[in-house]
Amino acid sequence: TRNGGAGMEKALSNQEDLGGGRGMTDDIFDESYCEKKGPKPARRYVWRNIILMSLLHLGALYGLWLIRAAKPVTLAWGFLCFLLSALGVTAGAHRLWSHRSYKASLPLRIFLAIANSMAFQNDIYEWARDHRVHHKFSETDADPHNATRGFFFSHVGWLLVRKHPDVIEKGQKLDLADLKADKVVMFQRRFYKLSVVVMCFLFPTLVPWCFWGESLRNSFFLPAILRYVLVLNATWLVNSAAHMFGNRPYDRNINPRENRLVTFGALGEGFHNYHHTFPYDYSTSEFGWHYNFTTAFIDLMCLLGLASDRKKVSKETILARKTRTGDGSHKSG
Ligand code: ST9
Ligand code: ZN
Ligand code: ZN
Repeated sequence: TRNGGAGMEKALSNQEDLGGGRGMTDDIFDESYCEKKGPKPARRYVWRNIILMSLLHLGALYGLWLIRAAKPVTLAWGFLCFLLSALGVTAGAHRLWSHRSYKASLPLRIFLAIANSMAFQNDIYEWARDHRVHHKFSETDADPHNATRGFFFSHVGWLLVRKHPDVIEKGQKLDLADLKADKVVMFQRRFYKLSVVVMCFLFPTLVPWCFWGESLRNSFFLPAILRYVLVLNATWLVNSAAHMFGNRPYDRNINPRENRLVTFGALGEGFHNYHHTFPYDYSTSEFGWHYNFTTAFIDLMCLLGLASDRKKVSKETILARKTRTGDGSHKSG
C-alpha cells in the first residue's frame, strides 16, 4: 500500500504512535480517499493573481539587475531578511504550526509569526490548513498543489486558479482546533494584511534607506521584492522539484523525493521523501544539522529554553522503514 506499514512502525517502536505523541494526526496520508470519477472541473483562472505574480517577478528581475549598484551592506541585509522570512515558514508555519513537531513558548511564537508575515505566504492558519490537506491527500484532487498536475501547477500555477472543490471539501473536515486555540495564530490572521505591508515591504525597505543611506529604489527592489520572490520560489520548489526529482530512500511508493538543491535553498526542507514518510519529525530529516539551518535554529531555541518537546523518529524505526519500503539508494550513500 501507498503509505504502507504505519501499523508496523507502531509495533516497532512503542514511543511513536502515528501522531508521534502530538495530539494530532491530520497530516498523515489517508489511503481511504478516492478521487471522484467523471470529468474534472474546468480550470478557472484568477487574473488578478496572474497579473500581480507576473509584475512581482518582473520586479525581482529588475532587482537582480540592481545588485551591481547596491551597497554590500544592503545585500547583507537582504540576506538576513531572507533567513528571517524563511524561518517564519520553515520553523513556524511548517514544523511548528502545520505538524506540531515541537513546542514553542509565547515569545518564540510571536517572533515566528512576525517572521511569517515577512514571508507573505498567506496567514499561518491558511498555510497550515492547506499543508495538512497536502500531506493527508498527497497527489490527489484534494491536494492544493497536486504534483501529478505537473511542475508548473505544483510550483505556482495552483495560486493562479480556483482550488479544486475537493481541497475545500476535505480541508473543512480537518481538525484545526489547535490552530484556533493559538492566540498568536489568530492574532496574525486578524491583522494579516497590515502585518504583511509592514513586515514584507516597509520594514525591509526602510532599514537600508534610513540607516545607511541606500537609495529608495535599491532598498525596495532588493531586500523587499527580490528577497520575497526568492523565498517564494525556494518554498515552491519543495512542492514542484522535490515531488519530482531525487531519490526515495524511505518510501519508493510515494512521489516526494530527497532533493539536495531544494534542501539547500529551503533551509533543510528538501528531504521530502523522509518528511512525507515521517511528517512529525521536527528535523524533517534523519541527519540533524546537515544542510538543515532550520533544525539548528530549533535546537538553539531549545537550548535557550524557548522551545521544547522535539519529536524525533528513532534510528531503528528509520532503518526498518528504509529496508522495507525504500528504493535502496541509502546504501550507496
Ligand atoms: C504562497 C503559499 O506562496 C506557499 C505555500 C507553499 C507550501 C509549501 C509546502 C512545502 C513544505 C514546507 C517547505 C517550506 C520551505 C520554505 C523555504 C523558505 C526558503 N480547507 O482560497 P480561496 C475555503 S502564498 C478548507 O479563496 P479559491 C476558504 O476558507 C503567496 N477550506 O479559494 C474560503 O472559504 P470562506 C501569496 C478551504 O476561490 C473558500 O474556501 N498569496 C481550503 O479557489 C475559498 O477560498 C497568493 O498568491 C482548505 N484547504 O481561490 C494568494 N482552502 O470564504 C493565493 C480554501 O468561507 N491565494 N478554503 O472563508 C488565492 O488567491 C486563492 O486562495 C486562490 C484560490 C486563487 C489560489
Ligand atoms: Zn510535499
Ligand atoms: Zn510538511
